[in-house]
Amino acid sequence: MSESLKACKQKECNVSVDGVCMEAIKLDDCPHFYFRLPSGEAKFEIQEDEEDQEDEEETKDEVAPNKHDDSMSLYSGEPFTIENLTSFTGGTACKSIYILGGPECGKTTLIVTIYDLLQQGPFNDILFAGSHTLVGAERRSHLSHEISGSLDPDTERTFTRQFEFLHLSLKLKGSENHPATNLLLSDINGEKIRDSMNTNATMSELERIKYAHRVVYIVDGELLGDVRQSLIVHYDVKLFIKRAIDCKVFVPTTDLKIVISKADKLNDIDVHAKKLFDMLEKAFKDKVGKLSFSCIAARPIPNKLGIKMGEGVYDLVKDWMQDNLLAAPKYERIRIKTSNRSFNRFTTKPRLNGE
Ligand SMILES: Nc1nc2c(ncn2[C@@H]2O[C@H](COP(=O)(O)OP(=O)(O)OP(=O)(O)O)[C@@H](O)[C@H]2O)c(=O)[nH]1
Ligand SMILES: [Mg+2]
Repeated sequence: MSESLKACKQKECNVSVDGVCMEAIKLDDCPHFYFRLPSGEAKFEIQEDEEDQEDEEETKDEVAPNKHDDSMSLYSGEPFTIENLTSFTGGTACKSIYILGGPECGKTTLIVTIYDLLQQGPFNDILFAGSHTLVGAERRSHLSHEISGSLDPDTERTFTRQFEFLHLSLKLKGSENHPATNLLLSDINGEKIRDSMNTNATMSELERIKYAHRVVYIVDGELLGDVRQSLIVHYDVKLFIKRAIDCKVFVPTTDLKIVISKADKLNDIDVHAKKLFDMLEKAFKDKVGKLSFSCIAARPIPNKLGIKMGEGVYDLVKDWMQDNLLAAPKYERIRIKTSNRSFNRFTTKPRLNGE
């Protein structure tokens, strides 16, 4: 079996070197992409075994080397993975929101609740304008839908230890004619986040967070209210942020929001929140770009304390739709040295404020 090499009909494309399409198109969808044999001959499928070889012969008969396939692949509805994310972000401006936190703190429930709230109609002034990952969202929420008669709503646990991204396209009422805001909401297994507190190698795997539009770290409100667990919760969140800063996962432009979840399960929420937030502000205020705090009850137990589903979630989403001013590029003003030489009469001196 000879090895297949990636190739492109467009000379400027580097797909043969880095495997990435110049136009950021999914390789399967790119009309210029093909596999070639080391000899230079075009080849159309990777041979896995003898049986596949036979299939390949058939494929060769069906598709001539330069024949253009007009079919268009649609989004599968599954979440984007790190591997295929650029096929979308390459052509669409997106805001990536990284949702972090330990096991079962409520990361996935937050995401699913946003989808659910938008399904009921406009979420205050936020309008649903589409999603390429509806299957992924539904898969995550099916448990809570299935048992909607039950007192304890539930979300399927997240098993993936790599980031997956759910897509939401949103508009604001009154701005229907403006382009939509595309959000990519990350979902990841909480054990991976917990492990990253203990090893720098695992933390470094999260390094793409440094490019985030917003970072949300969820603290489990139910554990915070438990006398025995509370100290551990304080310790864990502090350690995670410290490690993330040390490993440059959180950088000076990181816009970090600490969110206490399951507000319906926490008595004296103001007291607990103040204690946690004061501690974190003291430790990290100057170490990240922005540090803010909030409390939510994405999916409270029905009728408990009169807290409504999605309490506090609107403010989060509205904030994600705003620009991240910290991440805006900052240009340094360069002063051009001038002299009295005649030559300088032909150069342009930059106008500085006040000059
Ligand atoms: N009472 C209450 N329970 C909640 C709330 N939000 C989430 N939960 C419950 O908390 C449990 C864990 O929620 P998940 O969203 O699966 O947590 P996760 O952080 O995604 O967990 P992993 O994927 O395992 O890391 C589920 O049983 C949810 O129903 C809330 O606002 N109130
Ligand atoms: Mg989850």
